[in-house]
Amino acid sequence: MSALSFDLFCRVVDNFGDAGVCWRLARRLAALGQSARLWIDRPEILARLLPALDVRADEQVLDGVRIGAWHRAEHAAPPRGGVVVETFACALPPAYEAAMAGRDCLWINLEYLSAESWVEGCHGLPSPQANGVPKFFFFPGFTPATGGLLREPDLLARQDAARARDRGERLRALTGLPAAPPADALCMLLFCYPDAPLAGLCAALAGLDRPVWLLVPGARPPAAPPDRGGLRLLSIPFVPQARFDELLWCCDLNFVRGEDSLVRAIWAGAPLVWQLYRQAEDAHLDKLEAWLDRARWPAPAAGLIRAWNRPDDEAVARALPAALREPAWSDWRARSRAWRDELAGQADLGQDLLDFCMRRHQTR
Ligand code: TRH
Repeated sequence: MSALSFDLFCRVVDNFGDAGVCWRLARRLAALGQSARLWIDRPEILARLLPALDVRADEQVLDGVRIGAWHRAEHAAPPRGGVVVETFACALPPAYEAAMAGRDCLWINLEYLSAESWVEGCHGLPSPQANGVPKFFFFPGFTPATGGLLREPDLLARQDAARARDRGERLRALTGLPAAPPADALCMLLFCYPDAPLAGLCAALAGLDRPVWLLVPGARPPAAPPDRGGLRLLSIPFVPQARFDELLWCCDLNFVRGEDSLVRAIWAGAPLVWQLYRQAEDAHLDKLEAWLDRARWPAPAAGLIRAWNRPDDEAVARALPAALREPAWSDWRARSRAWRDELAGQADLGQDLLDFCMRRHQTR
């Protein structure tokens, strides 16, 4: 079947995740030989991830993706016979939406990532529309009954090739740090929300009997305590998204947050601590439990991740040394590799979405 045309819509709510996921998906679809156009309302946020982006241009093509300013979509025609991807229920421009019915479009509602089991029952369900345009829910997820996770086909091979090279050299080339970490240092990435229990984390790290390099992309968190013991807290530049994986591959333990950095840290196959985006009535804590059930980390690691999300300084200070102690640490590392390999055996979200849309087109 010939290529499909995808129009993806991205409204930035806050942070980088909305832009990060949409951009990654658009690139993936273009790499799969599809025509991909991304409409975004806050190009300056995407520019943090994609420094080549010209934020003043109404339209431009990067990595095979046509990127357009949201206001231009008000007057744009939906692709005839194409796919419109509304991400995270962002609501399409009304005139564009009205034009979809006459142009034989398929409408996809791409949802947020969750490990909860109800996702499997909702993935792929139709959502009947008054204007008759066929609309379907599409859920990323961790099982074959969901839309899967975004992954480029060469990702794990690139990872192996990178890890075969000296870590200190890679880190210096990527971050511009003047020195490499000592060979026995525990190297950690810290990408978290402002309410993370940093005091507990830093107290525990300073008390370890080995040097610790805690790498913080962007500005140093205001709550960060000064260096002490073997702990060094280092500000590094916020790297372009295309190189973010390389940063994860340099670290022994990755603290990540939100959605996209979580998925990338899973692919890194190294221990990770996930901080969820906070939701009303602590709904994120239910999501965390569902994810912990699937991840099956050793108990000390799961305890640390729970403490990080409560957020509880004292509990983190107790849980971190326990998670790093043998044999829990080796078990955590082994399970990280095993889960990565297990998940990499499933179809990736880009291919899965494409197959889903192709099937829908063939049955019309
Ligand atoms: O920025 P986030 O907290 O985004 C969140 C989540 O998506 C959340 O689900 C959503 O509801 C909320 O936004 C609005 O975390 P996330 O999803 O990990 O996105 C961060 C992006 O930034 C990701 O694409 C990786 C990228 N990144 C870099 O490119 N370079 C860097 O140096 C770092 C630290 C991150």
